[in-house]
Amino acid sequence: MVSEKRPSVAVVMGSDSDLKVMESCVAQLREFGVEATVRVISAHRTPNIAAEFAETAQSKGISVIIAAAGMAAHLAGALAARSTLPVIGVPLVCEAGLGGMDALLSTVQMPPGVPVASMGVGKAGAKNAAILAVQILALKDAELARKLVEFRSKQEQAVREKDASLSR
Ligand code: RP5
Repeated sequence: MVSEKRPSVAVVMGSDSDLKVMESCVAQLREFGVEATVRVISAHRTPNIAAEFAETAQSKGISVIIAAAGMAAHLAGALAARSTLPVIGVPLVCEAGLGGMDALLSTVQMPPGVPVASMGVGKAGAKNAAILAVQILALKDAELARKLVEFRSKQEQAVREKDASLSR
């Protein structure tokens, strides 16, 4: 019997123009062996699809939703409003926007009762969203927990080596 593992993380973005930055999120998840469902869904341009996605995500095996958008970035909040899954928001810089502050404030400042775990703006936030999603999954996945410890250790070692090469 072939067993197909369903993706446990969804990476949703407001536009395909967000993909360039969000590829680093998908790549970071992949480094941990987590294959994500990747979708382009807009809270404003496709609100019905956004609602349907959020309402059915859990029944499709999704455990964590990562939602990235720029400008008036309501995607993470709109998905969080219709699901009790943890939603991680990634505010993005958009050329036509206000340098990322617009998306940051739209993502982070949720009303009490409907949380969104907002990351920092842009690529750093995209990578951290992946790592936070893995940390959530790792609560019930010993193999992922082991990979996280290894990840941190490698990260520390890389900084130690840079320090050693400079501090002679
Ligand atoms: C947001 O508006 C998207 O997430 C994107 O960051 C921004 C601009 O979208 P496009 O006009 O490039 O499709 O909803």
